[in-house]
Amino acid sequence: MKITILTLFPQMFSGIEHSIIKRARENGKVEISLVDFREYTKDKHKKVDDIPYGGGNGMVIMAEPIVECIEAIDPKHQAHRIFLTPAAPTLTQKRVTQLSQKKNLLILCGHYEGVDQRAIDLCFDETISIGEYVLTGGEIAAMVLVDAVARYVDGVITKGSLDNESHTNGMLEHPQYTRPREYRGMQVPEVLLNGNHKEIEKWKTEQSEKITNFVKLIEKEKS
Ligand code: 6GU
Repeated sequence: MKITILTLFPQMFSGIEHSIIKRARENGKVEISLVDFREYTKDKHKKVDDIPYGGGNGMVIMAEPIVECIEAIDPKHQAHRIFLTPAAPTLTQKRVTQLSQKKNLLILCGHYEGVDQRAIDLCFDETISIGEYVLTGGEIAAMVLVDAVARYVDGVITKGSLDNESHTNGMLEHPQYTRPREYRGMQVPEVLLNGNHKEIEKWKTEQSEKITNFVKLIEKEKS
């Protein structure tokens, strides 16, 4: 998969130069390029934002640098183009798996108070938010999206690891334990030590239901 990220802060993306994503990039499974769209403004001071029409706080990113940048780097509209903004449908694991099937993604990180809507209307296929809170910019959201999607690209993670994890079948994952058997007086649940696979599976299912119901209850109390 090829992922192009349009950002005014390419230095922030050192967060996806490590661990599994680093390996995926080195193996050529995922290619990530960062494009600073400030380079596409025609303004001699490289200004990319201006005050909002109709008044209001903050600055708005102008359409021109974004549209010029996208026309230069994806002239045939081969990439699936995503604008990251809190004013959008929230990302889900289902959408993550769907996006992992795309060959090309182009992601725009918004900043300041927003982006001129005409750039969005002209160039983008989809808007995505990563949750119900506001970040200072789309960069961290882009890293979240890239990390979540890259895991599902073929060959990035051992297939089995993706099967029983949280959010895949509407259930959350059971707790895990490793050595030692006792830590600060706390024991690993006996059932995990007895080698009875049927009982172990039953325990995992019960624990999974327990955590899923607990989280559902908390979510319900919030709404
Ligand atoms: Cl995609 N961007 C910003 N700035 N804030 C967010 C977000 C995106 N998703 C949730 N909050």
